[in-house]
Amino acid sequence: MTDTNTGFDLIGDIHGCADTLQAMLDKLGYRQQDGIYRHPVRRVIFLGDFIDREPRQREVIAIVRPMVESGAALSVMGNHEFNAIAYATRCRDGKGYLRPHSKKNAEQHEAFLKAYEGTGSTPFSWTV
Ligand SMILES: [Mn+2]
Repeated sequence: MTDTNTGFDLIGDIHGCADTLQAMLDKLGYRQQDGIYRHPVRRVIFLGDFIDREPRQREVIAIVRPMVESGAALSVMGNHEFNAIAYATRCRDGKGYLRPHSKKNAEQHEAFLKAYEGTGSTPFSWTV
């Protein structure tokens, strides 16, 4: 943090709405520098729930991740990210996943899984 930091903008529950996120960052005075949204004196604290529901989830991650990695934002995980990690993580005994692949859970993650279909990766990649 620098001496010129004058505060934080709190943004939560983006849920794949990349267009809305960009419009909000623009309105709050953030501008892209080298492809990363920055504000001269403020930072965002993202409150989680980047994924599920709306389709532009990869674009949301592509906006948020570089902001966090460059220090333009901080972030916490939402329950939807927690659920997605558990959905993608095998149990130690190799039988099933930490979040069962039930019809209900699969439907909840449908938009997320579609967004990353065929890419061979997700923003979450670790095993327990
Ligand atoms: Mn939410």
